[in-house]
Amino acid sequence: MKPSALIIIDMQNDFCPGGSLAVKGGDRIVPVINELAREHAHVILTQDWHPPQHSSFASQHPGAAPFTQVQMAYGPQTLWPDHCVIGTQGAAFHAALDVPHAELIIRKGFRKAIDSYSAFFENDHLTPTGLGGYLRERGFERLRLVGLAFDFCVRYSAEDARKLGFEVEVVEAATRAIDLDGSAEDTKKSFVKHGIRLS
Ligand code: VGL
Ligand code: ZN
Repeated sequence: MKPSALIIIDMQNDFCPGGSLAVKGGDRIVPVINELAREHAHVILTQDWHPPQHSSFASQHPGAAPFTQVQMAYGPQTLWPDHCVIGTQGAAFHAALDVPHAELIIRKGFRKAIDSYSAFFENDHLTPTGLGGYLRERGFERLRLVGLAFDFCVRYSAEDARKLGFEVEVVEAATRAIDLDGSAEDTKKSFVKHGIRLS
């Protein structure tokens, strides 16, 4: 069997019901993820980790509403409610997430001027987070992705992982979508195009 790792994307309070950028049913996948994690020897967690006044927050763009888009130096950027601010309870992992054997926590989105949906590259699609190199050095070839949100951080992480040459599978029952303007359906189409398995 090829060496594989489970990557759990952004299972944080702010993305769960009661959080500032709650994904519908986000908390419901926690037991599913815990079960999957028990089946994987190698587990990696990602954590959305923004400074206060991060440029992806609508609050930093006078007159702009959350869930609208603006042009940034690196391209279009969706604006979000303030979320996952460094050190806050909202940025903490869901209390029921039970993955004591996780080997790495990779944080992203900590640069004020640029967002990072993908766990591999920031939204300029150029600046690496280091995760690709880490996984390669560890010898992993297959990656299973789960977590939040299906159509943003899971999507862009899966696509970048493919581009870096990993075999990628996303476990649908262990993700939930934000679904902005058909983004969940677009994600499924994109997965087919990129050779990402949706199981
Ligand atoms: C995410 C929007 C903003 C995600 C993170 O984890 O999918 N979405 N920041
Ligand atoms: Zn974010």
